[in-house]
Amino acid sequence: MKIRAACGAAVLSALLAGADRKPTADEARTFINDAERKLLALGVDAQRADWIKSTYITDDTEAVAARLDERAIAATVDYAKQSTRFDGLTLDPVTARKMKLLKLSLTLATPSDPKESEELTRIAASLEGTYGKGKYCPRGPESCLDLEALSKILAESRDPKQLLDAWTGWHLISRPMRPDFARYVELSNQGAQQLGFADTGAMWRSKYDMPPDAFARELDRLWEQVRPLYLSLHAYVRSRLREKYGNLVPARGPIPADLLGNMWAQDWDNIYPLVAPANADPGYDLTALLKQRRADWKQMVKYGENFFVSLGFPLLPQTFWERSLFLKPRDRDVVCHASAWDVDNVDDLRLKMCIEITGEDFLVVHHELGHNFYQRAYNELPPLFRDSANDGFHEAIGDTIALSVTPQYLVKIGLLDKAPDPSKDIGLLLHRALEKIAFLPFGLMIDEWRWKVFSGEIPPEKYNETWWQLREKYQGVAPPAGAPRSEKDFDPGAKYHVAANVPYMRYFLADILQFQFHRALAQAAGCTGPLNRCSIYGNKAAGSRLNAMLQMGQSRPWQDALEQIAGTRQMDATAIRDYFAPLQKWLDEQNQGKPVGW
Ligand code: X8Z
Ligand code: ZN
Repeated sequence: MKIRAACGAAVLSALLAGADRKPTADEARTFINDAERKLLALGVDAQRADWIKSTYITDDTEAVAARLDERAIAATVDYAKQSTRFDGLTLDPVTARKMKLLKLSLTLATPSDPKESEELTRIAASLEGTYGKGKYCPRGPESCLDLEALSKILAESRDPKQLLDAWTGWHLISRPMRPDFARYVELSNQGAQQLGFADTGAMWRSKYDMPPDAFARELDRLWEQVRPLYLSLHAYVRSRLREKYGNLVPARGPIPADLLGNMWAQDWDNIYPLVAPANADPGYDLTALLKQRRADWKQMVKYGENFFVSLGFPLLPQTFWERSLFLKPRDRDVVCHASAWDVDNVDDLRLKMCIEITGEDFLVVHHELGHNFYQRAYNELPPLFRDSANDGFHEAIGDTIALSVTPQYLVKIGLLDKAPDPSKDIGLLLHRALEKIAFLPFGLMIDEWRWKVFSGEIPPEKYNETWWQLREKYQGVAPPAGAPRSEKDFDPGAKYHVAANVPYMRYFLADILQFQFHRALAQAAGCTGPLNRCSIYGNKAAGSRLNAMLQMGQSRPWQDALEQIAGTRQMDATAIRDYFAPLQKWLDEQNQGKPVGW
């Protein structure tokens, strides 16, 4: 028996499995349980270092995090390669599923060459760091604006010059990422190929318990289901923006990306006041309510926690309050992009967010806590099952809860004195559509772009051009007229998930799934009214239905989890369409005689 030296994992499994005879099912079980244990420990070390790096970006913390990430990834790659020894064996279902998940667990696979492996994790850490440190300094080092400040301009200013400046300024931060990004594509593809995938995109697509081409067809089908709604919203918003900004907004063409209230034009709720229906404005504004009540960051998080507790979930652990990062520190760079952590994969739950007192952040807090409550619900499963049914599920839970943030709910928790009457529903629905419907094509196009980048269909010299082609095709959005783009720019890198190697199709799926979950839970709670008026707040029946699904983690294919909560095995956009049906009708009336599409 030949034993490779210097790699503990390889030695162990070679001993266990034997190299020159057919391994047994018992050996497979021992192998996978051992892999789980080792990878859990390495993963926790890497997460700790990542936490420190993300809450204190320096060259040192970046280097340490990269090193520990590399160790954890390399061990996973190694185990995944070894596990192929057991291919073809008849295994019990739990071991078989674990074997499958082991091979699919990475979003970044490092090449086997140690130098290249190190280079890749270093580049990955530095791309995220560059994003986290990103600033626009229009008049020298004393004038720097970070993403939070620039986003505030995008959200609140109605001065086209100022909007253009903030937009252009932020998009400068990613220019230097381009060569590193191209190298990251090359190296991560090598890693994925060594694991048997065509490229990194193919590796990402293989996580969905479906043949990859069937998954691609599902995405097309879902998009076709919701596209008419998006087209109606786009046409309506474009015509209202044209009233405001005149010829800056074309009558029939794509909308300039800096006029939609968000740095990436991914959700448009910040321009609600510009497009609000004259006679149906709901008459309250969550940001104003929170400010009136003098809510602070703790209160914001407490509102979210309290919602989950009302469903029957236990309070967050004390350590959550001690170890999280809730506010942007004044003295150092951090990755402000919100995220939820489970550092020990048991109950070291944390939130990392630079909370501001706005309605938008109120919803983001709910989004993040959805991750934390999911993480805790599956924490007793074997380590390889401690994840969501698919990644869209993880992204959908907190948003599902936030769909229950209705006026009646705000009255119940004392934030609002009196709920507006149902005649104001169109305003509320329009506000929600600016969040949820506007997001759909964005959610879809990011990885349409990245998958093509990974497959080589989009070469580095076309990164920016193809980015904007897809932005136009799916979103009907164009670069601002005053900011012509070229291949000097690298606009994809100005979006966190591209810089930080986070797959994005999950958010498109979550946008669809959360309405399916909301409809099912509203039903469990006995709500028979229109879906936008249902809140599951305080309803234990809905809570236990949700919890039963969360507790499954990824122990079963996602179709089983969906069936558990929603009684169907198919992702389906009828729930989101039902939810917005009254708005679709209203939009189509407003759009009479106006151009639709671009
Ligand atoms: O990244 C997030 C969360 C953390 S998982 C704040 N979201 C996407 C984004 O900001 O682009 C939530 C919605 C889409
Ligand atoms: Zn999330």
